[in-house]
Amino acid sequence: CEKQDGRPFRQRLLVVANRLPVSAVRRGEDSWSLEMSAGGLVTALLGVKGFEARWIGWAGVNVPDKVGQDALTDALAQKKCIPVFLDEEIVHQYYNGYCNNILWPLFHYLGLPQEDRLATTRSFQSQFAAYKKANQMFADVVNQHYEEGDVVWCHDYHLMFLPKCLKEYNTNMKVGWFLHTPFPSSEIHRTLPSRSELLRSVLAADLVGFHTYDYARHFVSACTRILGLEGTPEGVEDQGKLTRVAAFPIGIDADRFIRALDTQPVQEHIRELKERFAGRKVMLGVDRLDMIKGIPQKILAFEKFLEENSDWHDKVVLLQIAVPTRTDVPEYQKLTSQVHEIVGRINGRFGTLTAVPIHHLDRSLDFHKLSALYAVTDVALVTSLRDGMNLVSYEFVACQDAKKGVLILSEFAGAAQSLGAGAILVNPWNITEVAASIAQALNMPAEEREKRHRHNYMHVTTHTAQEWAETFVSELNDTVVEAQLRTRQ
Ligand code: ADQ
Repeated sequence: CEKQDGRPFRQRLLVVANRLPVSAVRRGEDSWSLEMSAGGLVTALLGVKGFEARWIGWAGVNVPDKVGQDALTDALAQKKCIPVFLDEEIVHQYYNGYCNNILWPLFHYLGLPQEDRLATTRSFQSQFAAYKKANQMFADVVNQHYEEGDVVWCHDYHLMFLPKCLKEYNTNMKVGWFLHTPFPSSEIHRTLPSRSELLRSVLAADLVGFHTYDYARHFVSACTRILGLEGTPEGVEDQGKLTRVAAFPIGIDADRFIRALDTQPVQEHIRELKERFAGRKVMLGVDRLDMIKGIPQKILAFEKFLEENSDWHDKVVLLQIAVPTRTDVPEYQKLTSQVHEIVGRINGRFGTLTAVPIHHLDRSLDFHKLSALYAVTDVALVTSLRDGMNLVSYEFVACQDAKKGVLILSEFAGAAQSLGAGAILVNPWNITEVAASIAQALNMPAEEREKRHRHNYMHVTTHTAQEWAETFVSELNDTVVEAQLRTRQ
């Protein structure tokens, strides 16, 4: 369809996520410098055809003064971003507290924190109150910018209360919600003191999406068992109102990685890495330093492999790149020390004067270096204890068309559902099994590697981030139209 001036009509897509895809640094009272971060979600949404995307979210900085807020709002407008301003106390209670201390561990089967086990504890209640308040602030900003016909797509566990707030403003708003983490078994979800309120808020959306069919099924079970509602093949029904629930497995922008491999800087890094690790097989782990990624388990499995395979001692190296996250949280600090201690012990045990078996970097790598590392890797190790999808496994596969390396992948990552036929699937808690898979991967005949790689490469290059976003948004439009037709009948 066309606008009156003849230009094609582009539906507006309001993407609401906790963080805007920019980092903002204040340069003066009324000046800001912004850098767009090229995460998967940004690339996915930039590529969605036929839509004009606007981002709504927190810019990650505390801006208490009006002058600073106005200046940041203007600067962000150039990047099609709209800020939600959250003060320090709200960020502490909502983001550090309820989101990262309660929902994140619970959704990854790590349970609730000890001191918050009782629903009546003050900290739990105040954190949940802050969570609802923050979600209401997001809703206020969405509502201010909403125009009839817009599609509103809410993202992740930070914003489970948002669909309800939005529908209270306007029942006709098209609202979708997508969860990037696993949704746990209903037996886990039911331990959450605010379990019912959160489920009901999410159900206010028209379409609810998850990475895998299993997560969608867990969500529907939670609604039937905890709320007593009816689960149907389409979703969840409450007094005649259907909320559609479905799986939308995310992908990556595979072409971006494939194209990068031919560029001069990446070729240069590849050459350096090949020289540096000549004569040794390269194993790679790339993770945020988070408990859910199973980094200690991975390194212990590598130690077991070295114990059992002395002929490999100076022929293999494990590069573990771990970006620190949530560094102010004591559990994450403890995890960092634990990983450093294990790495030190193993390097002391198996290192020589000239080489160590593990290189562990506590930092993020830029896109070119990361692509080069993926390309020179013989075996990638993804040992998440739970992971919504895990995009690192996809990125590795995209960069491996020349080498055809092996992916060892946790069966508890969503990616196991899509890359399971090509990867060696493991239970990351079973260190003996992971050690044996390392031996299997390093010794795998070329023909088998080729066959496994072909399967995964086909998947990664066809199920892209762009396709994921387009499918979700068009399904959301269809869901709303179908609901309108049903009410008219
Ligand atoms: P994450 O938990 O962040 O995402 P993942 O899907 O693996 O996990 O994505 C991580 C991204 O960060 C990748 O694009 C990767 O390249 C990058 N990254 C990680 N470590 C890095 C490093 N050291 N240097 C540079 N880049 C690094 C959440 C969920 C996942 C889900 C995604 C998308 O937890 O399960 O797959 O969202 O929905």
